[in-house]
Amino acid sequence: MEYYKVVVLGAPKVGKTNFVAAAQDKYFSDKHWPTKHAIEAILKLNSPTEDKVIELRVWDLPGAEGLRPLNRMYLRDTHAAIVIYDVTSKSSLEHAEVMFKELNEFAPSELVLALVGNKIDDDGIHSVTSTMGSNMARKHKVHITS
Ligand SMILES: Nc1nc2c(ncn2[C@@H]2O[C@H](COP(=O)(O)OP(=O)(O)OP(=O)(O)O)[C@@H](O)[C@H]2O)c(=O)[nH]1
Ligand SMILES: [Mg+2]
Repeated sequence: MEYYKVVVLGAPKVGKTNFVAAAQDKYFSDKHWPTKHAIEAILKLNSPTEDKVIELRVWDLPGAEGLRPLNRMYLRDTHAAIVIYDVTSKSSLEHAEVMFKELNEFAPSELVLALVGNKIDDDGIHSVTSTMGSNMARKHKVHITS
C-alpha cells in the first residue's frame, strides 16, 4: 500500500498527542501525560484524486528537551512534518522555529511542512497572533497553515 510518513513536532505540552488522538477519533484528555518515546498512529485515507487508499504513518514525538536528539532519527526518512505551537505561549512559537531548523538539518529536502496554532479554544490570553503564526510559516516556506 502507498504510504507516507508524517512526524508531529513541537514544544512540550502544546497538544501534539491530543492532536494525533483527534485525527484517530480518540478522546480528548484534559491531563498532560508527557510523551516519553515516539508513538506511531496509522491513519487510512481515501485518495482525493484516485480510487485508492493511502496510509499515513504518523509519529507523535516527545516535546521534552532531553529526548530531542532521539527524535532526529525519525526525521531522516519522513515525507511530511506537522509543527505545532500553542497560541497562548510565545515560547512555543520560538520552539517551532527550532523545530524548523532541526527539520532543515535532518529531514529530506522534499518535505511537506505544516504549522498548526493549537488551543485556539483556550480562554487564556492568546499571546501569539495569527499574523505572528503566518509570518513564521512564510519564513520557513510552510505549505499548509491552519
Ligand atoms: N484548551 C486546549 N487544551 C489542549 C488542546 N490540546 C491539548 N490540550 C491540553 O494541553 C495539555 C498537553 O496536551 P498533550 O497532547 O499531552 O501535549 P503534548 O504536546 O503531546 O506534550 P508532550 O508529549 O509532553 O510533548 C493537556 O492538558 C491537554 O488537555 C486544545 O486544543 N485546547
Ligand atoms: Mg505528547
